[in-house]
Amino acid sequence: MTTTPVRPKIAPEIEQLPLPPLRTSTEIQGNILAAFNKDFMAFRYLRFLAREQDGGKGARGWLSAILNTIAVTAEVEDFNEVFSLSRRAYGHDPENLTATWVGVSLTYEGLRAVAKDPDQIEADLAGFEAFRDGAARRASALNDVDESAPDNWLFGSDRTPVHAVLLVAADTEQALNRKLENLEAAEQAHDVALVHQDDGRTLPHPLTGHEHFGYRDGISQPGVEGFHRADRDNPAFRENRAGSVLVKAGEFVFGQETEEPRPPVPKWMNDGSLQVVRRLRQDVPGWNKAVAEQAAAFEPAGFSADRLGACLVGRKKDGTPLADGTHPVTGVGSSNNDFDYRDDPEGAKTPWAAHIRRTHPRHFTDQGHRIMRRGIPFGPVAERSGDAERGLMFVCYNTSLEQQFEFVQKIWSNNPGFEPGEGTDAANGIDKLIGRADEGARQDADIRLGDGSRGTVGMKRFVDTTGALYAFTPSVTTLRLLASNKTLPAR
Ligand code: N7H
Repeated sequence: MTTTPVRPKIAPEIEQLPLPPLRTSTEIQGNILAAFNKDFMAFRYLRFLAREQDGGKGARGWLSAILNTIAVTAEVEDFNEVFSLSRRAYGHDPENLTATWVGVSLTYEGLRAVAKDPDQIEADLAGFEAFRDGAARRASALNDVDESAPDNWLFGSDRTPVHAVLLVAADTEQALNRKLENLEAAEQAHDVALVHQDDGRTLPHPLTGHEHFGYRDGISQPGVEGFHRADRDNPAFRENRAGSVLVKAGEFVFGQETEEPRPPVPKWMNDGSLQVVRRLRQDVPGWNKAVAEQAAAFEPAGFSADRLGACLVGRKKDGTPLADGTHPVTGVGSSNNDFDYRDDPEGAKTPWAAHIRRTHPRHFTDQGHRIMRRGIPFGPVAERSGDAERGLMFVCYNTSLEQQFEFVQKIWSNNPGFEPGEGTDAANGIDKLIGRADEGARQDADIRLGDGSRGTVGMKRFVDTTGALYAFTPSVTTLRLLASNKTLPAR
C-alpha cells in the first residue's frame, strides 16, 4: 500500500523526532496551546434560560449537541503545522486546506448551572477567587471604571450575565456562517439565549497582522514546555523562535507543573485552562491626535508622533523592537523577539512605560506572570468607517487569574509605582496604552531616552473595556461528564 505524506518534508530530520507529549493532546481544547489562527472569528456569549426550572437539563442537552464539534490541540496544531510548512516550502498559503474550529468555555455560574453537584463546584473552586467573582466584580480593582465600568458592558455585567462562551474560527465568512447556523439551531433547541455576539476579523491589507492603532501584534508569546520543542543550542528557548522562553505548561493548562508550586486542583480541572475575554474598544483618531500633541511637547523640538507611539508600545508599527537584539540572526525564523532589557535598566531605549516592557519585563522578572494571548481585532479600519466601533477582542489563557492576567493588568500596567526588580529606578508612570492608575495617583508616564529626548505623556487612555468575562475551558473528558450529568472526579 502506498501512503501519501501529509506534511511537506522540508526538514526530514526534525519531522522524524517524536512529537512533544502535549502536542498530541486530544483532551486540551484548541486555542489554549494551539492557536485558532483564523481570519474570521465569532464570539458567542450565551445564557442558559431554563436552568432554574429544569435543573440544568437544557444546558446539558446543548453541551451534548455541540460536543463533537469542539476542536482539540492535536488537530489544530496539525493543521497549523502543515499550513506554515507549506508556506515556508512554497511561499504561499496552501490551497484547499481549510478548517472551522469551535471552543467552549463556562463561567463560574455556567459551570454551577451545568454540573450535577453545584456545591462541589463551589467547594472545589474555593481558592479561585477571581474566577468565582467574575470579571464584573473585579472591574473596580482593575480600574475598569467610568466608560469602562460594567454598567456599560455589552456582556458579562450583572445586567448581561453569561454562562457559556463559544469561540468559532474559520477561513472564510461563508464557512463561519455555516457553522454559526448549526450552533444557533442547537441553542434554540435547548433554551440557550444569545446575550451578545462579537465578530473578530483580521484587518485588511496593508494592516493584516496589525491591530487598529497600526502596530503589528501577535509577535511575542511564551513557549510551552512539553508542547514546543526546545532549541538545541539554547534549551531554555523554543526551537526556531529566538527569544521565546519555554515556560512550564502548568501556567496555561491545569494538571501540569507550574513555575512556582501551587495548591493541587481537582481532577476535573486537569487539561483545562482559565480564559479571559475582554472587548477592548479603541479610539483610533483620539489616540493618533493625542500622540501627535504629546510628541510636539517633547524636548528637544522635532520629536515625531511615530517615535512617541513606538515608545509607548516598545515596538515600531512594523513590529521592530526598540530594544537591540541579543543574538545575531543564526537560523530560520524571525528574530524580532530576540531581546531583553538587560542593557537598558533605565529605559533609555525601551521606556519602562512601554506596553511590551510593562506587560513582560523579560529578564527583570520570573516566568510566573506570563499569559497566552489569542486576540483578534473587531470592527472596520478607522479610515473606512469613522463612526463604527473598533478594537481588540483580547483573549488570553492562564491558570491563575490573580498571578497572571490580573497581575499584568493591575500590578504592572496600572501601577505608577511599578517595581520590576532590584537595581532599577522604574517607577516612571503607567502603561499609557492599557493602564489606568488608581484615582488620585499619577496617570502619566515619563520618557527619557538615551539621546536626550524627554517628555511626560499625560494623555488619557484610548482603550475602553466594553465587555469582559472569566471562564473555564474544560478538557473534553470533563465536558463529556458535565453533558451526561455524571459526578466530576475530585482530587
Ligand atoms: Fe498588548 N498594541 O497593539 O499596541 N500588545 N495590547 N495587551 N501585550 C503587544 O509582542 C495591544 C493588552 C501584552 O512579550 C504588542 O506580540 C493593544 C492587554 C503582552 O514582549 C502590541 C491592546 C494585556 C504582550 C500590543 C492590548 C496585554 C503584548 C506587541 C488593547 C494584558 C507581549 C506585539 C487594545 C493585560 C509582550 C507582540 C512581550 C504585546 C497592543 C491589550 C499584554 C502591538 C492595542 C489587556 C503580555
